[in-house]
Amino acid sequence: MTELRGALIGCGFFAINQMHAWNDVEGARIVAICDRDPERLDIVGGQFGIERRYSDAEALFADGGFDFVDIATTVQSHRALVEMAARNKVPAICQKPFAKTLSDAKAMVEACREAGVALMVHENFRWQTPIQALRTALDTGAIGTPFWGRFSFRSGYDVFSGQPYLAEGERFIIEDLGIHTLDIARYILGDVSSLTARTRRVNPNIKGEDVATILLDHENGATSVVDVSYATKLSKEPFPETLIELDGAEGTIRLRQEYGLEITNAKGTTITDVSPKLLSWASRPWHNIQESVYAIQQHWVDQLKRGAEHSTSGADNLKTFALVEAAYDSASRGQTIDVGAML
Ligand code: NAD
Ligand code: 89Y
Repeated sequence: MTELRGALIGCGFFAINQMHAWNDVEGARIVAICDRDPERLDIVGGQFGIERRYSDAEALFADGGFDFVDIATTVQSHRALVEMAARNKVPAICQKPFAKTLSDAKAMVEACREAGVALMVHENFRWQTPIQALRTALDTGAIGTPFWGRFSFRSGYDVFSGQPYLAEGERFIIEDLGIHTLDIARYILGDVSSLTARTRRVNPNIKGEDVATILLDHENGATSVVDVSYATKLSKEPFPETLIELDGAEGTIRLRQEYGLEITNAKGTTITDVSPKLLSWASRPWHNIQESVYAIQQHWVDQLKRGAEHSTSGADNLKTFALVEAAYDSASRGQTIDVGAML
């Protein structure tokens, strides 16, 4: 099997996970890295033994010699870098949040479509082992047709020490974390036709909202609630678990804290341990996210080789990103937003 050569742009906090995962992925390896911060370039280059190092993405593309690019920078640079990849006819992975605005996101999808290159958003949460197990249970008819859901992420974990920029933006939890929860809601209950949201800031030391409650009307008639908070202090900290409740015509599913998947139907109740693996380079409590980074990167390689669409393609992610914009719009205007009209 030919090995794909990748280049990674952005050697910050989260890129360390991506670099470890690339070491484990079959069929690809990273041959060049880029960061405008020389210190980060040295740290990541040294840790992962990468000789080709660039401080400027244009220079990286000019030298070429890679089959795809993995963009792990923060959102400000995503549009420019994805369009650079498209101009250079290089397939691209882009970290979430995909773009600053939905219109930027649409332009990025269009640029890659016109260039004929694959584009995947690194929307990894749907690849978590517990989320995949829940989806399999639903697909195998364990509870019949679902009509209601709750997708909940409530935590008091300090995310600001590792990612200080999260405290500084006008927008926080919906754009940073709720984006994943909204994507899981779409992945489990299908696309969304309209949405109503309320937000709050509880932590006085940050700029954006740290609590959001979002009501979703799904196209298939199901209703769900996405509730996210970084202001919730619990006796047992659940970070970074998404807890899920699903009611179906023939039963219920509960994804409980500490990775118990409880299914109740006419046959009775079963509880299965759907814990993620602790990969050799992973550490608790991040291992759930870290394993999903490996899974999405392996999916990127497998689909790229087959020439097949990615689960979280740029086009798919427009439908998740629209929910983020709609949630901010709804919260600021106090109105329900027609999501279909945005796409
Ligand atoms: P970071 O600030 O620690 O790292 C970003 C790096 O990119 C920095 O080293 C910076 O110098 C570099 N950079 C920025 N613009 C550049 C450019 N134009 N050219 C070259 N280098 C550039 O940020 P982070 O915490 O690693 O987050 C990166 C992205 O990952 C964010 O979008 C964040 O939302 C996302 N993230 C995703 C997950 C997940 O589970 N999917 C988890 C955490 C963070
Ligand atoms: O940036 C966020 C993400 O994508 O997953 C968790 C996180 O690191 C903090 O909210």
